[in-house]
Amino acid sequence: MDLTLYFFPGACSRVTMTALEGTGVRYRDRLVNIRADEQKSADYARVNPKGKVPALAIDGRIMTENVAILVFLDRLFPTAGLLPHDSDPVSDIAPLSDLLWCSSTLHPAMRQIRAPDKYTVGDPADVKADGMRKFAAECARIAAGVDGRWWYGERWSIVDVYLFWLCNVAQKGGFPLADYPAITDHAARVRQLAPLQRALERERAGAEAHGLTDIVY
Ligand SMILES: N[C@@H](CCC(=O)N[C@@H](CS)C(=O)NCC(=O)O)C(=O)O
Repeated sequence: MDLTLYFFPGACSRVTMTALEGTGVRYRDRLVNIRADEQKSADYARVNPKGKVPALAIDGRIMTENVAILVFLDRLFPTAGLLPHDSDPVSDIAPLSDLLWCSSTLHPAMRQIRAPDKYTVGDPADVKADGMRKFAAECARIAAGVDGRWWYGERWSIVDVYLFWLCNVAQKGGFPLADYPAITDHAARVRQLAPLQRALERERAGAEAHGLTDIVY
């Protein structure tokens, strides 16, 4: 199977790249320079008309949306343990609920913090304050779920990496993550995961090749 991941260093494609690294599969990567608006180019529109990363090309067919790609990789590589499974159908769907919470609730709140100007033509300060409130409202749940444990208990899953990425970017946007020691402790553990470290190395190599020297990891 021929796989190519379209990504940008530090973007939510980091979660997908970590999942790919977790499976051990060979794949190509292609940096889409969001700083230069390459995601809006006609060339990239032929790859992903939504103008976003990540996108995964699978034998020339394109799959978009983090959650879809993560579930696809989990199904394709069931022994990689990206997500937990259960013989009870209700429990088995719980990780999908968590991934959708990450992409549809946490990601937009975090983006209001990190890039409030993208949400308004007026004063971004109110948008940012609203994002701060929304993200803080979710942090008690995140902190309780990762306090001295992985999100699903004894083994890490891709949900841990998604939560790490969301909290890390919120912090870069000024969110006071240090108020949640359980989350910062979890972040330190996630940073040690070999698949994430490999993804960061790959991001760094791509950034360097494109002369992007100020990416914060
Ligand atoms: N719902 C999409 C969101 C993807 C997304 O927002 N990607 C951002 C990077 S984190 C992006 O490509 N932004 C470029 C832009 O909005 O122009 C997913 O979860 O895959």
